[in-house]
Amino acid sequence: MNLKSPFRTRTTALFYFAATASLCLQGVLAVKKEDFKTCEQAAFCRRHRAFADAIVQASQSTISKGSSSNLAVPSSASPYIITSKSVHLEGHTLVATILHDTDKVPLKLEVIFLADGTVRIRLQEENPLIPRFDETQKHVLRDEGNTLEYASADSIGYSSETAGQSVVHTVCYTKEGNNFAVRLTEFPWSLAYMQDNKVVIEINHNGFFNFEHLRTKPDTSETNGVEGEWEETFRSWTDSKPRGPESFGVDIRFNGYDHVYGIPEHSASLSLKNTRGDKDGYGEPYRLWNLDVFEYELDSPMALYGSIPFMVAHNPNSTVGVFWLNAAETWVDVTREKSSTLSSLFRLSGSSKEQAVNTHWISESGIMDVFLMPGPSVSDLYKQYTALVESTPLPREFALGYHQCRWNYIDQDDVLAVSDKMHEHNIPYDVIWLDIEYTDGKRYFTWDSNNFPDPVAMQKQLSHDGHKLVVVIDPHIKHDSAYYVWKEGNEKEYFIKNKAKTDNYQGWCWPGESNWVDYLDSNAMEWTSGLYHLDKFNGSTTDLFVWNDMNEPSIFNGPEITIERDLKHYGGWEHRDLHNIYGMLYHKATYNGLRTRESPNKRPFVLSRAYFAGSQRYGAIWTGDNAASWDHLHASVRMVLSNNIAGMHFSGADVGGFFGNPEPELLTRWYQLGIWYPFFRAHAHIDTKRREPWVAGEPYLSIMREAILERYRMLPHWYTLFRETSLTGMPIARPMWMEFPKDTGLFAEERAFMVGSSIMVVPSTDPDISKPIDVAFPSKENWYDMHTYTSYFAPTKRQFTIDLAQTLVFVRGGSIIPTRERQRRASALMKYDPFTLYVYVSRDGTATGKLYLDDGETYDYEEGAFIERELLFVDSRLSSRPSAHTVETSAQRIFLEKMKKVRVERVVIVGLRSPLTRATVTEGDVVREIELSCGGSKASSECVVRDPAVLVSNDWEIAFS
Ligand code: NBV
Repeated sequence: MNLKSPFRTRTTALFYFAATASLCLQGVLAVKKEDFKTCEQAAFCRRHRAFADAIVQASQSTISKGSSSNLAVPSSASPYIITSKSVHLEGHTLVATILHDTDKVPLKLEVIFLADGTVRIRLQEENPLIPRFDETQKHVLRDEGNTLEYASADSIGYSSETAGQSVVHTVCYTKEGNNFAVRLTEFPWSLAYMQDNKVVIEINHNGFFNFEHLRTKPDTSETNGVEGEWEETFRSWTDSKPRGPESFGVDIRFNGYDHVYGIPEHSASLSLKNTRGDKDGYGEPYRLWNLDVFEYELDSPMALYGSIPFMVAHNPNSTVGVFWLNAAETWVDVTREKSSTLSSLFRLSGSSKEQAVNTHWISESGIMDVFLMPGPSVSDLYKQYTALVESTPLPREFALGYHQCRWNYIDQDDVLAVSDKMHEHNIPYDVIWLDIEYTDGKRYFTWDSNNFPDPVAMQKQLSHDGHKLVVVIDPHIKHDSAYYVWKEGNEKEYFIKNKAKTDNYQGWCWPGESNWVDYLDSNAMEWTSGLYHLDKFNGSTTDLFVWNDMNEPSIFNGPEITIERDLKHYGGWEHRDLHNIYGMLYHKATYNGLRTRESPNKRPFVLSRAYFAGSQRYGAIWTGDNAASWDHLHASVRMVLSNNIAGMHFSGADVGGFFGNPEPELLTRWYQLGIWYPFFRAHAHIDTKRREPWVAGEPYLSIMREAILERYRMLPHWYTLFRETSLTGMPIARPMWMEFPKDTGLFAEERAFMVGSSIMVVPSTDPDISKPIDVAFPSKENWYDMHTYTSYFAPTKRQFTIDLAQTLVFVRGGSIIPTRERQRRASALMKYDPFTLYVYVSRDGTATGKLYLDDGETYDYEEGAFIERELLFVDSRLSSRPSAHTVETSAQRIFLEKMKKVRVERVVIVGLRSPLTRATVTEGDVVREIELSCGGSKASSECVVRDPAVLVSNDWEIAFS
């Protein structure tokens, strides 16, 4: 691979260049690890790890001295206890006071019971010296957290009893046949979350709970507290920490589990490895702190662009989740207890002998606010998580098509030429993208008038061919008094302030000296949204959409290439409190701007690099600056899966790899995988060679085209999957275990994955084409090769050696997949195309599926303007019925009128034991005999109904015999 400088040498990039590019210049692709903190270099993380170690040590010595011989009695060196008599139930909340044995600062613990079985635990100082940041919930939770559904007081039973040295308080309640209980132990304090009398999650089981209360600064330098509490230095940066230490940490134990997932974004293993005391694990905790990590390393717990503190634990019997609602820097240690070992040497409760995953969560500031979700099924869990943070709303349909991007398409002729080439080579695409060079000197909302003299004409041409344009808008605002955006933002005082709050904070990014908007201020947020309105953003049209990059935020001359923690936001908050939601607030401002720029509103499309829980409401994300290597191709699967596990469904990786020049085989394989990412975009660095699908010539062009065409054929299925997800919160790209939750052999699988519940993709991620690929077909179902219809009876394992034109994609027996097979330039042109239905028959001769369609762009579907069909194949009859969501409304009637000619033009039935001879259609009162042809191999046969000519919006049935 030939890697050169990542930048054209230019002054605007100098700082970043100096900070990040030296290794790259030598042609080595490697992160500069020393630019980023380790836990040891983050004082609060160091303190909490040391605290945990001290607890372990003290507990072990207590045990070895024999003072805790009664293993059933909790014993711990933890200095925190629940004060006796403080515990009481207030409606749906159990309240208690926690005290440290020496500092005696009271902490208020609230255990809040939600109607669906989720338990929320809020813990903060009863009387903090100054308020702690508690606004994260307002920005993250559905309806700002105001409409959470609480358990009704009369469904809750409360009791307390003395057990050994401690009083134990138990709250029980039942929901839909599930029995939940929370057991709160006073000494040492711990909280066990139980389902059907079994502890599933435990808080402070290991006694790592440690809460640094706010305090006044000691006045002499000698007593200036512990190092790093009141000031901290990293490289040349000093964090002034005016509030002193205010971090907290606690252990959360998943009892009876061996696998945990989620907490993106990392390039780590899908099933999260241990982070302490395991030579095969990582030596560092998983870090959540949104960062622009240049040339990120694979298989690492280092922080990346996004942070979602949602962790899922899974075993063959249940799936549970923990959501740690905090936007400050957070580290998570993961260790495992095996059932064979004496599980908890230092803290032994009745439940501790099972295998368990211990996690240790440490946050720098804010309050402890954590949700425990009981599952127990995967779909229950996502219902519970979605009740908190919502799901991905139905995207604009075009956004599911193919996105053609590079840094940069040079001018408008270049854009139109690339578009024409796509047409010439019969490659469908929906969107062409412009990176930062289209602007006038990186002043976003402006155009470089030499290269883009008439952006509206360019967009009109693209629109005419069914395409859209996406332009990048970054959050740095060039400090230039002649630039209207800067001028307005400055006059209105919307920029983040320096730490003394005396002036705007100023940093360095692409345009040179820049300012950043303070989105904590709702007026600033609204103003930013307004910048996207058509009368404000010159040269924009309603077919222009937006890409928000660098919104961690990335700052070339900032600590760890981001912003200083002690800067001031609206309300006097420090940046450290909200860093991880900053990118999401920016994303939201853009989303609101696009949504409201036309009336009636249309669904926006916004891609963001930084994200948090809740970002899924505002658009898609991608995995940032990956590289053109086979390892990155492979890692992209687990990264996209991890995002999906954490509710960030609409995600993908740069197809082809951002840095470097992929060899044609790698690029081809990347397209073949990329069509199965929920978000499918090719992108490349400015210093790479052009690599649009035709550049490599044949046979690559034909193979890449075929892959893209497959994506387009499958668009009805993708759109239906997104519709389902919008209602259920279920991931779209799913790890295998999610569909086969009892198959322990799949719990660590990170190559094969499912798209929805029907399609298994096994990507080719090895340069050695002759190397066989192992495929495990799970369950007792039959699977069909999507391209050849060859069937495999599961459970079975096979090896495949495939050539470059082949891919391994299998459909699970029992699925019906809707497609559209007419080849078009873009999805917009497929609007009235007929459908082909593929019926993959299960072992018992049945199949089910769904088809959802609407206008793909407005919100009329919320008024019922959609078609949603339940497709069923049973007793050799294929039928189409309206889904339960279908309601007759005037909006629906208008939509149906528009779709009245859209029909099913073909039905393919795969996997029949014996060929059929007759097909009869019933649609309303009309019964017709239709043409049917069957063929296939000995093992199974497929039958094709050429033209049933049934309408997609009608009820109909095809009976086969
Ligand atoms: O805007 C330029 C790039 C962009 O192409 C890429 O996708 C982003 O992740 N951007 C980062 C800034 C500079 C990267 C070296």
